[in-house]
Amino acid sequence: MNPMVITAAMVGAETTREQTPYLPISAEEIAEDAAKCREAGAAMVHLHVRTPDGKPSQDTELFRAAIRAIRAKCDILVQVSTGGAVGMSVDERCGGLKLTGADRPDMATLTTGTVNFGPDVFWNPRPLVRDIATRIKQLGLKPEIECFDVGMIDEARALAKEGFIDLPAHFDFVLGVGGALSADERALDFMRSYLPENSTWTCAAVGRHQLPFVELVAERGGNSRVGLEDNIYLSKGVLAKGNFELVADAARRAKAKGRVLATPQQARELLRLG
Ligand code: KMH
Ligand code: ZN
Repeated sequence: MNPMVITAAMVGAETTREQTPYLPISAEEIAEDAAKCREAGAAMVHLHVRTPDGKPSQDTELFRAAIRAIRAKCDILVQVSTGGAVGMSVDERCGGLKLTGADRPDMATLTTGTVNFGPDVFWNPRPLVRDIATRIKQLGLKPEIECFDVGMIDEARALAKEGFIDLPAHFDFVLGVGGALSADERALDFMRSYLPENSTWTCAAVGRHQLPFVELVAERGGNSRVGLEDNIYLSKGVLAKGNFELVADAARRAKAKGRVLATPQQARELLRLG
């Protein structure tokens, strides 16, 4: 099996400091935790940013500061979110895609459909998806296709036919969001069986499913996403003291299943980032 790429979804848009004091917010906090995640076995971070008071943001300059701080400390790959928080405009969501040159991210997310998101709606109508896909392509990046439900894989096929993305691609199955596809082993197996040929995949299971799913994913040869965006607990009632603790636990579980962990360079090759 290929080395496993562990991605740390470090910040997100929904987790709050009230829920966990260990959520990194400033560029320095994010970079410090990212370097520890790299040491613990992560090859990539999935990045959202926050204003100093903790509000979700997709501001270009906040992304720039976080990316610079991360890269000053370690070689971990940086994938910027284009999902942002529910209710943001497309221009707001694409703040991280304005970074060029040395500040350019390594990858960006692309959610390919609208989905219920707890009590809210994560709004991704087809023209908006094509707009974001075009911006990702213009920056010379590969998308991570975020699939919260099965039809989002079909939409990736449609996007490829229309020339917005290339196949094979890299997919992320986000399982367990309220109102969307569950973190269920059968869902995982269907999603991976349904991918376009030669595609690669990561699974991000939400909440209490996050860490146990690393083992299912490891057995199936996939890649794992863990982190405070999706889960704040290391075990029942025990807060993770940073993203690095979740990465360390994921690394331990993956290794126990016989997987080795990808370095950022290996991840770049495995995910065909160029
Ligand atoms: N915060 C969610 C509404 C992404 O990062 O691309 C969307 C999200 C997906 O987190
Ligand atoms: Zn995200």
